[in-house]
Amino acid sequence: MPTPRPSIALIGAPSDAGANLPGTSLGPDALRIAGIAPALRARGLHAIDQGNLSGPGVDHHAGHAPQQGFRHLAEVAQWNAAVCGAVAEALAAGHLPLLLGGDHSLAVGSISAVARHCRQRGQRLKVLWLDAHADANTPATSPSGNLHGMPVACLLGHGPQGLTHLAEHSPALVPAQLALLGVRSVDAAEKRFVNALGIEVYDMRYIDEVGMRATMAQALYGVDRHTHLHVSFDLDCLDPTVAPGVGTPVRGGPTYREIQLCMEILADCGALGSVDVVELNPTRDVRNQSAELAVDLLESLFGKSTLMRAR
Ligand code: 4U7
Ligand code: MN
Ligand code: MN
Ligand code: MN
Repeated sequence: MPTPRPSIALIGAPSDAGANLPGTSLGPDALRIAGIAPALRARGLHAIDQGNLSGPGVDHHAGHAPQQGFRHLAEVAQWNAAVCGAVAEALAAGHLPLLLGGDHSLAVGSISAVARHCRQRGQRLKVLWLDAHADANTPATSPSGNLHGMPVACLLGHGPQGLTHLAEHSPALVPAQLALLGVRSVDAAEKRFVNALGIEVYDMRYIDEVGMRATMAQALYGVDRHTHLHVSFDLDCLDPTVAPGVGTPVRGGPTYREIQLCMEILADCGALGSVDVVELNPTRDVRNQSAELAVDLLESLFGKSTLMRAR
């Protein structure tokens, strides 16, 4: 029996407070212009665009030096409180939250809400982090102070109080609930931290050697239809030749077809419960192609198949 398909709540969070550059604040509208809501509706899904959350802007041109290791911490914390609240509300209403970022620091708020929801219902949670980076810096290891490089550490309980305790319980996640995929740029001290915590990492070398299909089988080991799967999709996971519209591009990422296969396999597992699409920076894009690509990949994530199967 097919499981009922939930309605999808699109939550825009136009922030660049955690990023290295201005511009991810334009991400939600670029995704709307690329047709995200109609694309989901064409899949037979009920998509409700809740519009944008509001929060403080930052002046990237002011060249703020990090304070206690962070840039724009107060602003990032305020955005995350708003995201956490909106995602919690969407989950409580039975919707599948789709966060339109915004920089990747916002995943702290979204995943904190998801983790609380799962904890309250005794549901198993797995978070798949698709990213060129490990995002596991702490103020002690971060070379930049930019909070979009720290959400994984915050979710595991290492970070400022304003980001580690968004949904009361801290840490929001334990390392076994998390897998990173597509990684190819990790800072030296960050690497030691990731290894010390025992985080599951499928880096580009792993994907190159075993292929995307076997990688996904490993990453989804133990995930069944009763699991809540959260996909945190940083667009810089993709190779910059296919997705140039990001602030921190790193060469050597998955091709279009590799990431599409990843999305198709995620759709097939039937456990998708919440999604972040983050780090889209339209000021770095070419004719909105990265936003259009993101929409295309979300269609696959929500079940559009390229295979010759009746669906
Ligand atoms: B993203 C970086 F130093 N590691 O911490 C840092 F290379 O959310 C980049 O994955 C972080 O895009 C990238 O500033 C954060 C840097
Ligand atoms: Mn990221
Ligand atoms: Mn990244
Ligand atoms: Mn980035």
